[in-house]
Amino acid sequence: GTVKCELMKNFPSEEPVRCNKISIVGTGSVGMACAISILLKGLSDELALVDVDGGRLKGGSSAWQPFRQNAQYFVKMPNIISSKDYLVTANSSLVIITAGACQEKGETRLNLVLRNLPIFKLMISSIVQYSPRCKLIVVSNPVDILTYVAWKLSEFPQNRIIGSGCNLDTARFRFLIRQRLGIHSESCHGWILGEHGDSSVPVWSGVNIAGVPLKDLNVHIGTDKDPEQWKNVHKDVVASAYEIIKMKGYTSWAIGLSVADVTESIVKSLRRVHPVSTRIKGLYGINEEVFLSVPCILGGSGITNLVKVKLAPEEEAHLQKSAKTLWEIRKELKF
Ligand code: 6V0
Repeated sequence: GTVKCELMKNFPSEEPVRCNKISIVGTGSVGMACAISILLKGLSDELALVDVDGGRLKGGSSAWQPFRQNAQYFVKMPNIISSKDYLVTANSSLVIITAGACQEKGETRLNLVLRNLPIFKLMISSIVQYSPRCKLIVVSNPVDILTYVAWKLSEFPQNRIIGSGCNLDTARFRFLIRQRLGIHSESCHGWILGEHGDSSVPVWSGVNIAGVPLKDLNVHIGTDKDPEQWKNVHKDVVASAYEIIKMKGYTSWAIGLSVADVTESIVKSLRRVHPVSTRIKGLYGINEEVFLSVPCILGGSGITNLVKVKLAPEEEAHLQKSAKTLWEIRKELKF
């Protein structure tokens, strides 16, 4: 017999039961960074990748094929499948959406959303068809509006729809506080809420180190009157994506790691609190049907609860402004 036959005695085999299958739709720079981060953290037992552009899947810009062949040994996860066909995503417990039309020079956000609508219609119906019980993480921009679109089209309960939202903005915020104070980011407690990006809300009233609110030490923190100009920390959070895009043309690694962080809380049912985009109607004086980031508890079924933050009046007003900005676009969408 062959070496293989001589080497092993075979048991009758059965299809294994998989419980942590993750799919990523869109294998551009962000999709690939999510995939690598999830693989290196060992978060799934099967990873499926879907992209309309078959070239990207065969290797293309992402050089995925050499990775599959050469790097699989190190990531210890043999089940990586990719296709243009959503069938490969069947029975996923979690699907991450990083696909969509990219903003063109001078294009309004409304126009970008309108171009994304038909793409999402097709994408969401295929995802739902093959994984009707999955959780969805939306990463594509404008993320808060597209998370709403995914919720509407999927008809999933809101716990299973999660927008990556301000999870990355908050990580950047904590990193910049770390730089000022010389304390590890994990010990710099501070939150960015609201819309991901330009109109996000830094919650200065809650920033604290070991329970010591920085506002107690500097009443003007975050305002123009502050001699230390801490508000530049938030300005830098907003500017950082633009700076990275200016330097290398796109952002990928940090958003990939941030999505893997959210994924870890879900697949391990950690019940950690993340600032992710969710349906906010009825809270903070917001009555429009919009999605925004607030601190959410993430577990095996997705968002199980959200934390009602006690905001200062000016912070609540800022959040309402964020909601208004999103509503202006959202109200134009017809399904
Ligand atoms: P990219 O490199 O252009 O990749 C997008 C991929 O989606 C491409 O490979 C396309 O072929 C694919 N695609 C397009 N339409 C479909 C479809 N219908 N079905 C399947 N695949 C499709 O973009 P990149 O990876 O840089 O960014 C992806 C998205 O993430 C963009 O919308 C970004 O704006 C967004 N980001 C969101 C961030 C966040 O914090 N939420 C951060 C960074 C980028």
